[in-house]
Amino acid sequence: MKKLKVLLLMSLMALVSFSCNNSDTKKVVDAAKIAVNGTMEAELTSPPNVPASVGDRPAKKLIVNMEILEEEGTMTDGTTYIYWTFGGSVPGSFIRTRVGDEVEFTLSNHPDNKLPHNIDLHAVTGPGGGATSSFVAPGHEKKFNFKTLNPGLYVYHCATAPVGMHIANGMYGLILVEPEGGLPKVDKEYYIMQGDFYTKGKNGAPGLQAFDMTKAVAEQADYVVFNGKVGSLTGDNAITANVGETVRLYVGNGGPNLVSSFHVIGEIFDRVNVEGGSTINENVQTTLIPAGGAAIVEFKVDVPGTFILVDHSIFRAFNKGALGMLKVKGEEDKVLYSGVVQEGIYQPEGGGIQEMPEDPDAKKVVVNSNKSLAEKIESGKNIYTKTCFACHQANGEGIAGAFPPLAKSDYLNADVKRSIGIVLHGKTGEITVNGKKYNSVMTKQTLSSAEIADVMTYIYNSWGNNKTNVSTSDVDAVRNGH
Ligand code: HEC
Ligand SMILES: [Cu+2]
Repeated sequence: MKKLKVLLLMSLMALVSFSCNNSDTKKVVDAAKIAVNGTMEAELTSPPNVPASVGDRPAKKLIVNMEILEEEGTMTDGTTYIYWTFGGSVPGSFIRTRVGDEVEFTLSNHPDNKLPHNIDLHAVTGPGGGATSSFVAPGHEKKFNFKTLNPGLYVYHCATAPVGMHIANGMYGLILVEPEGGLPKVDKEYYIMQGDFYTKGKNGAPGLQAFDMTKAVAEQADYVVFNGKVGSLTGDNAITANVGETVRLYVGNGGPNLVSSFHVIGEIFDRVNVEGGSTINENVQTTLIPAGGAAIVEFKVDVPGTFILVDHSIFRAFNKGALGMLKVKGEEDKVLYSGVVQEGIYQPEGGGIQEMPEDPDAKKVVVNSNKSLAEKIESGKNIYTKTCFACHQANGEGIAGAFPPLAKSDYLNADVKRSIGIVLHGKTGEITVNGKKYNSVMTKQTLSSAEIADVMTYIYNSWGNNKTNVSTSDVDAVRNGH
């Protein structure tokens, strides 16, 4: 009992001293007193773009017009989904304000929409973050006002029941409140937001996929993606920078369920506004972004190459879609990075084609040359699952912008010798598969000729390919340069 009293007293003292020292409280009071000077309409942008910085403009009355649209979009090649959006994109339009702005927010619900919606902005000080004042039926609009008191990067989202479902369908975005005078100038700024999706069919199932409430409740995501779909930031959609430039990423996490371990492979964040607030952490490898939270990360790009953005809960990156790319152009600096810098996919072993240690027995393996086609396919499937699956995926579908498909691959079917050569020697440089460009690295595989014959035969006899039966001597011929 006595112990409890002491504890109580101690926590009381801690509380008192905390509130006395808390200088942030003062800032909030000051922000409330900032007078506005003029009116302007807010520029809204869809990801990965952000509006122009506020710079040193005074606080203003800021008009924000946001339209809710329910529309079908692409989740991944061959798979579509009905997204519910703020402004026609997932995440919704980026809103950029400064502290002291008086925002006049108009939320309109398009007449073609089926459902009522609203908006809860985490930057709002007020009941429901605006949700209660903004509940709006299809074909209607609602207006409400708020003053931005706390600088930071904030999530907004729909908060209409069932809330989880509205968020799971893409109803989230970011609102930035810059401090007085604006954030420090950088060369490139981008808007990225992670989200998890739950579909009736599993990852990659074709056609229009409905939302799956059971999977959402169980937190078993079929897709975990940046900017609403697989491949939104890969290949031609990659974000870009030049060597020597400073890059700032406004990274949010809409959830609804999963927490993001945001990481850029081959970069270290020079500065992170932790949780989107005012605390700055430096020299960070991976920053945690909670569901319904955000972070501002900044780094200078010093060497050229492709830097892969991932949720470092890594199966999400390679198997569920949470993979993006930053392409950096410019001069190499051999002192900073000596190796061959090239467009690389995440390989824990490194970027270039790797020389795997040769297995001296590999070529001596006694080959059962009498294997039937069915036996070769069975053995090939086994090899595929062990060595190719991680990149080319279970049904040879690949990953948009990163790993080309082997299913119905025109590239594969056009030239058997060339394909054998790729498995034998690895591959870098640009290739076009089924009309899409890939420019990354496939590692050299250390497989015996018989194993390569089996895995190639399996691939050629699966997923709509041309049924070539590759023999060990075909592989040996390519191995010996014929
Ligand atoms: C580490 C990831 C990775 C692994 C493992 C991998 N590949 Fe690849 N593969 C790639 C990449 C990346 C490319 C495209 C290379 C480029 O852009 O130049 C590619 C290209 C190919 C191509 C030609 C393009 C196409 O789609 O038809 C074939 C064939 C191929 N791989 C077969 C295989 C086989 C068979 C295995 C297993 C024995 C395998 N790969 C293992 C990443 C991988
Ligand atoms: Cu909604």
